[in-house]
Amino acid sequence: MKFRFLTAGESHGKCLTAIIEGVPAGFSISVDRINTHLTRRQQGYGRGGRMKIENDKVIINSGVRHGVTTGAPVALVIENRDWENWKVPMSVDPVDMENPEVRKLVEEKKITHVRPGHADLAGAVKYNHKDIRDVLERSSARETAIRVAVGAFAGQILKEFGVEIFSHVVRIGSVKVDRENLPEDYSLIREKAENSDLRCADDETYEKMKAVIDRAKEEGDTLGGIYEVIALNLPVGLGSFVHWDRRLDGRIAQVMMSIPAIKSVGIGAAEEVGELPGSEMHDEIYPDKTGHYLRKSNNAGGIEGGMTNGMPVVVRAAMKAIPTLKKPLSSVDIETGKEHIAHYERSDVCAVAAASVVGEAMVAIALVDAFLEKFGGDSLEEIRRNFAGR
Ligand code: EPS
Repeated sequence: MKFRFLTAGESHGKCLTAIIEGVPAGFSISVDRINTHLTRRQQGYGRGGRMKIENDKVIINSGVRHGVTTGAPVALVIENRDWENWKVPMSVDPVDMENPEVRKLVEEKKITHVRPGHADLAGAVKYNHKDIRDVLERSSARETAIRVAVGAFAGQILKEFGVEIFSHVVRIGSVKVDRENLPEDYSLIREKAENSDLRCADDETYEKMKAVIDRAKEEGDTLGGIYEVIALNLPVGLGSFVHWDRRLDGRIAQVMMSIPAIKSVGIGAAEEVGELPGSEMHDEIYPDKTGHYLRKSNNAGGIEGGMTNGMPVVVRAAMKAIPTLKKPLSSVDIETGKEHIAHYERSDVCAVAAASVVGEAMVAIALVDAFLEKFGGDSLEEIRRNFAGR
């Protein structure tokens, strides 16, 4: 059974919704743990006004009974608090445009000045929209909130088998973490990242990152960056080399690239693989005392031949700077066809820390799918038997 999901919902609509299919029966699900991840996504130095309004909490509407999955599709909802302020401009029912008050509320929210870097222009052309609001509402990164809820669900399934997933930010704008400054122990990187509002595991770099965000804010600009998602304790052999679409690295790249603003994804040494000679690139193998095969390095990022090799899976993602700028870029008005500066409502200056939580969720989704493909069954007991027999 494939673990798959769809989402629906607009940024300022009533709610975000997801339906997950392929969840086996018998897994305990903690709503609190899902909510913890939703809160983590809302954090981050440099985030904007919307996060002060929202207090994301998941509602599980089906597929779980008495805290345990039943095997039925799971339906999740996150309500948008901001909906209170958008009931008329985002009304599902037709509105009375003859009423001057209603007309004002709707027209105030109409957008025709497209933002370079956003879905605005291509979306308006593609769907024949005259009001960019009809594009922006669905293309907004607000949708990633419900993906985090789905990912937290996937994470709880994987955790039953000891898999741990975390992330940390390694670059904001021009400031990057020096690898030499990072602790060797993954649990320390994780702990430091969890205690940092930029999810940065290096204190010295953290201060510099904050300073560049402050500067960008003063200048009405925005910043992107790079983060790493790391998955520990994965069994050997998730994914396969036998077909192009079963390769795990390709599947991870696809889910990561589906996150708004992600423009580059790499595994392990990522873009550096082009520089390393074979003698430095490949992770030499040696047997430990118990006969397990270990590696001297992890440039492959835990994936060889499209399969997990038992080392931590390390995924890097680069996020471009947010396209809604307080000091707007030059653009056009699609109503008049004339030059006009881009739209600005409110936005984040930097959301790389939040995006890294979304990255964890998407990696969990790709991994649980590959895990269930290999060890899957209809119930936890059946999967446990398959896993024990590996
Ligand atoms: C977001 C909610 C949005 C933005 C942001 C992400 O809320 P609003 O548009 O009401 O401010 O803050 O989305 C973008 C920056 C974007 O470009 O789509 C969220 O919940 O993360």
